[in-house]
Amino acid sequence: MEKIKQLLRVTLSLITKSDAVVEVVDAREPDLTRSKFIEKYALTRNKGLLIAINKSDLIPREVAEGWKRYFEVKEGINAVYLSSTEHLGTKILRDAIKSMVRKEGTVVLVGYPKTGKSSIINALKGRHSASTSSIPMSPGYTKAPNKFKIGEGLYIWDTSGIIPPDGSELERIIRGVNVDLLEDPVRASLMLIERVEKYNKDAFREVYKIDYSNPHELLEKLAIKRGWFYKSTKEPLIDEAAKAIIRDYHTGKIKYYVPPPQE
Ligand SMILES: Nc1nc2c(ncn2[C@@H]2O[C@H](COP(=O)(O)OP(=O)(O)O)[C@@H](O)[C@H]2O)c(=O)[nH]1
Ligand SMILES: [Mg+2]
Repeated sequence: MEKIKQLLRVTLSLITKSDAVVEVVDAREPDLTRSKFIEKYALTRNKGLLIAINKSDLIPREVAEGWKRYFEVKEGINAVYLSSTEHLGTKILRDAIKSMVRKEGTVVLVGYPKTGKSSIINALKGRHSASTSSIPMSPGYTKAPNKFKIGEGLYIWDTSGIIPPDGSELERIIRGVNVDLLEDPVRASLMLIERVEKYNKDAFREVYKIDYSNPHELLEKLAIKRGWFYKSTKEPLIDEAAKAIIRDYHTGKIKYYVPPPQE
């Protein structure tokens, strides 16, 4: 609990020190991975706000366009879409940041864990010195943040503002909660599988090349395929399969999209 408050405090202080905020959301779930609290915090302090719809390689382009339009037209918030790992749209992001701060300024990237903040910082800096975290909630705030130049008069904090995952259990999974902190990974993965299959029923078949008739069977077959068994009973270790699925979700291997609200 203390750690969560600490994370949020760091994020809010980074926002206070910046001229503009880039809120990174996951293209598969833009609505569930945005934080209206953070948006409001930024806007009431007269900071520029841009939504960066990352992991767009996982969704069709017209859907990414639809979400961008939704944020801009319905909500009056500028948005861009990109894929930081495929290096698509990073120039558009840089230009959008530039036009937001006009002459000179510092921006901070904020977002839930695993939305791709470190990957975007790397892409913007053009060299790979900001490490991407494999463990959410271990942000490495051990040193004071540094500013990096990402354009003429344009600076970015080398550390991102992490929004601690909140909400329902499903929301916390989608918002990048640390898999090792889940009390019941099987239950959590079943919720995630149900959510994903609602929008793409073949999402897991495509990734794991496994056929199955229900989510529980997917966990069993994945454990068997990977050779994960309880030592004592030789039953498939479905906990391990459940964690693997959630991790694969976080690392951007599972493809589906939620359409933007009707325009
Ligand atoms: N498919 C896909 N995966 C991404 C993208 N950006 C980041 N990732 C992956 O998502 C995971 C989390 O990225 P990271 O930059 O560490 O997120 P952070 O926790 O917000 O700093 C990593 O496994 C990245 O490789 C993207 O544009 N597309
Ligand atoms: Mg990071």
